[in-house]
Amino acid sequence: MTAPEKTTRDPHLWVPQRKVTDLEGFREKYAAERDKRLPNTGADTYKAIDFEGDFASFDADPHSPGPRTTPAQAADLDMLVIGAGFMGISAGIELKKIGVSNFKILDVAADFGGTWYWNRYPGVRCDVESYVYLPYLEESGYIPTERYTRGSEIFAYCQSLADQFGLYDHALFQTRVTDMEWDEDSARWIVRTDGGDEFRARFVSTQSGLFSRPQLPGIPGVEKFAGHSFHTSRWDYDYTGGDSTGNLEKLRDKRVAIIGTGATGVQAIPQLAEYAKSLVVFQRTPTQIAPRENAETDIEWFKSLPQGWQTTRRISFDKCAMDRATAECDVDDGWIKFAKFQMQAIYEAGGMEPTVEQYMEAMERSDYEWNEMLRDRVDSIVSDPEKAEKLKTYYRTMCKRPGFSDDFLPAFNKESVDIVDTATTPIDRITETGIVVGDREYEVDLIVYATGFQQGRTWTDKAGYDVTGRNGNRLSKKFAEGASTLHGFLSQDFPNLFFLGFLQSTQVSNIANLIDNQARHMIYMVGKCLRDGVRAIEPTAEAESGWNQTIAEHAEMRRDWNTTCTPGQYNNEGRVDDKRSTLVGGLYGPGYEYFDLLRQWREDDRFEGIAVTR
Ligand code: N01
Repeated sequence: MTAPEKTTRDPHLWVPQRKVTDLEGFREKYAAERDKRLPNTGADTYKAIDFEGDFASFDADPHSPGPRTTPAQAADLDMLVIGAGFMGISAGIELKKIGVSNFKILDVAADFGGTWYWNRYPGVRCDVESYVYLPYLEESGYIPTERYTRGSEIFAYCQSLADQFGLYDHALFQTRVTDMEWDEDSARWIVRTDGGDEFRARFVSTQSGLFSRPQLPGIPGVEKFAGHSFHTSRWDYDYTGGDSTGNLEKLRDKRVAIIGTGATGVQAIPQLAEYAKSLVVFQRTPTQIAPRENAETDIEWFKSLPQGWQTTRRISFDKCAMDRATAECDVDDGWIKFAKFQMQAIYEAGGMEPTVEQYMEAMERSDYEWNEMLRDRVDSIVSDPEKAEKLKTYYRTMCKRPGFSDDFLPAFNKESVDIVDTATTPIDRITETGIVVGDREYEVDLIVYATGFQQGRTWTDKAGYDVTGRNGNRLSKKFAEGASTLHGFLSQDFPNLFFLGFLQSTQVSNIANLIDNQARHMIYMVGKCLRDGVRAIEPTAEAESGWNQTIAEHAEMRRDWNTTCTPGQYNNEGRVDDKRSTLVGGLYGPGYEYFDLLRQWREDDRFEGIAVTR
């Protein structure tokens, strides 16, 4: 361990003032807050929005230019990439770099962008520094305008990357895969779509779509509401007016409700508060809110960064945000300030070589102190003490994704903005006219669902199609109780099929960096197979079970943490033994360790653990 730097910027905002001594008191308080949420939890308490079925209208694409006009296609491809978000863009760029041009990129959306295509709600921005978030900044020469750029800028950047690297010629949009089967004789995947296409592909890349499938709360009556309603990832600007920068003028005479105060709600609520005639926020668990500290990019500084800076900065951010054993950090944001504060506490408790007990106690104590500082901050901003109390968080910092905002808390000072705590008295039902909690009905014209994305379902449930592998084996069956892969990429009996995303991969704050690393790793394998005339690759039974064991051991190490956390997507809504959610039972250790493991595996260049058929 090295001696940490002290946090220097704005001590009044950032340095906790209170020393916590009563650890047991905090443990009890936090456990009581968690227990409030436990009776009504689990992934099944959400309603999936499936491609077809009762709630499919919530999935309609408000940005689409109309139905697909491209005629049905048939092609024999080196690679089919499903998903045109950062993963599809990275895969396409890396394929081009190794000279492969016979590939297609499919997406349900009408353009590149993935998450940033769909999420255009007002206020949308990245919540990780854009210099580490946006991929290929050095290669594209693009300079983000702000430290935390707007969603519209990120979406435009996705389009410009696709343009710059010639990916539009490979794209087929507004197209959904309906089924996929392995043909052993030709060693090809046969992939069919809802557009009548049939592709034969040597390799297929898929992603688990952490934020691709929206969900509704499992509250009765959603379909009965006679006013207007939509999910934040399908924002209806025809109804609200304005765009993702605000100006929701059509809401001036509307009574609005929003359900959900996760990372999305935190960004959208200030905009709704500014324009709606009235706003009621239905909150089950508050999000921890630290200052945002956004700023325009210092162009001179950006241009002065040395070659290779982005990889170094990304590694540095990952290490500092996830690890408490390093003091050097290129990034200085809210994630890192908290990390540094914890490092300082560990150092004070045990010097350069703390014992495990000193380390654990310092981590816990400093977390309580940090949250005390943020709770004080709520009091200093929100003038109504009742509202302020509802907005205070009582769980350990990384139990939920931390929020960073300068306009969320002040929004509650408007008289037109109310907050209803549904932790103990959940929303009972939705009626034709509004939302019922206890014996009160809140009548509204618009309900906005900021209720997040499906996490706790199986891979095939989320994908909306099944995969038939060798000997008729179904992926829905193999992954029914959780995934089974080598390194998260390949699964036995499903040759040449890659899984990317949070499927037996790793824990990161910067998801774009995970995707980038995975795409590069996958294209290394594809490139080697194409060069060496390899017919099929898949893990050996031994290697796959070894990785499953490693993942299970990591899940076990996190069990106590996950169990004490208040329910949320990171602990599968409190159901820590339900292995369908890859976030709780299906991840390796911190990102930089996983990326190192992959890098070493590539450097060995032996495809260790992979059965290769020529
Ligand atoms: O979704 P969420 P999100 N009654 O699942 C609430 C990423 N992201 O769209 O906490 C009342 O986090 C639910 O309550 P609770 C980011 O990684 C990134 O906000 O479960 N409330 C919660 O408040 C994030 O993790 C950026 O008690 C109900 C909310 O709905 C991920 O996207 C920006 C309820 C769902 O929150 C998803 O965030 C935005 C009910 N019955 C998002 N049911 C970047 O900037 C659910 N809720 C990169």
